[in-house]
Amino acid sequence: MSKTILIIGACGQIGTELTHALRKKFGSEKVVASDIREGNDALMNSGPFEILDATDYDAMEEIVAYWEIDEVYLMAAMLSATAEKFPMRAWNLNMNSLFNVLNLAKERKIEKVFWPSSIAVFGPHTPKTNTAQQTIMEPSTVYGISKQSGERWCEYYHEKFGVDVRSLRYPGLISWKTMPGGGTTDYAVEIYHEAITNGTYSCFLNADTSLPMMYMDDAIRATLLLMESDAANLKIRSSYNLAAMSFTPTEIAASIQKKIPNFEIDYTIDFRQAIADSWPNSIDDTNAQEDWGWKAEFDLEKTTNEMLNNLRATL
Ligand code: AKB
Repeated sequence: MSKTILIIGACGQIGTELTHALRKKFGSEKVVASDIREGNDALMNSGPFEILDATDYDAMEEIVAYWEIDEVYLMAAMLSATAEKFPMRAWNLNMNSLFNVLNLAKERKIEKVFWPSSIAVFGPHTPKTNTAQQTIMEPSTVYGISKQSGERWCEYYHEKFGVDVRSLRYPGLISWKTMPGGGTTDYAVEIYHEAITNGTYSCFLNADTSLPMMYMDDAIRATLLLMESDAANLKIRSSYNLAAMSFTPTEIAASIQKKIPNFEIDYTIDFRQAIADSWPNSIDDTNAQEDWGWKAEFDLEKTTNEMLNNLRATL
């Protein structure tokens, strides 16, 4: 019998695309989407949906039992910029949702878990360039502290209780289908929207802030690849470094100007600059390449083409 999957936080930036990808792969009826509120029409009409508060263990347990769920993808989280404004709410959501899922797996009510970590686990003392899998971390943001703690708990539940939990440290993710919400890397999505609708963009990060980024198709492919990999090959049970490209606001603006020559960028720096300054410029994902064959396909030029072509057709 084929497995049944529950996605928690299915209406967010990653959750929406992951839900469609998993439904395409395993069949709509095999993938139950859930979130604290309903998503867009395309998501709601594509298969089963449940309202679920990820911090409510009993509600989660009930949905898992009702749908006979085997695998959970926990995508609900409060991202870096919003988490700085609401530290306790971020800690509550990011940690309790993870404990709920890990405890369901510990009780053998589900078999496998995917949980997203982030480049935010690194901090101001981390070596910035080609940041290694294992290095100084010391995150200095609320979100980063929750992701770092989450990684420790994932590894602990794997070691102590044999929980099959798998995780990726996502860089900033770029997609034309769904907007991000509350992150520091959100500028790299907003800029394409504004380039098409207004021809200008006012960026909240410095011109020369280099951050690791990835096109959403690569992120979804990495997620499915990791989840399909033979458990015996997975040497890292905290979370894998994952990389595709790094660029600055100046560089993304230049790549847009190749397609929209009149596009202009200016800068109105805010509190998110300090968050970005605490993160790496680029990531070494050798472990992901060696353990489960990871290789990114989208660079900045390809990403810009996809974003502008698809947004032109939809906006
Ligand atoms: C954020 O900016 O908070 C996220 C992330 C890098 O995890 N996109």
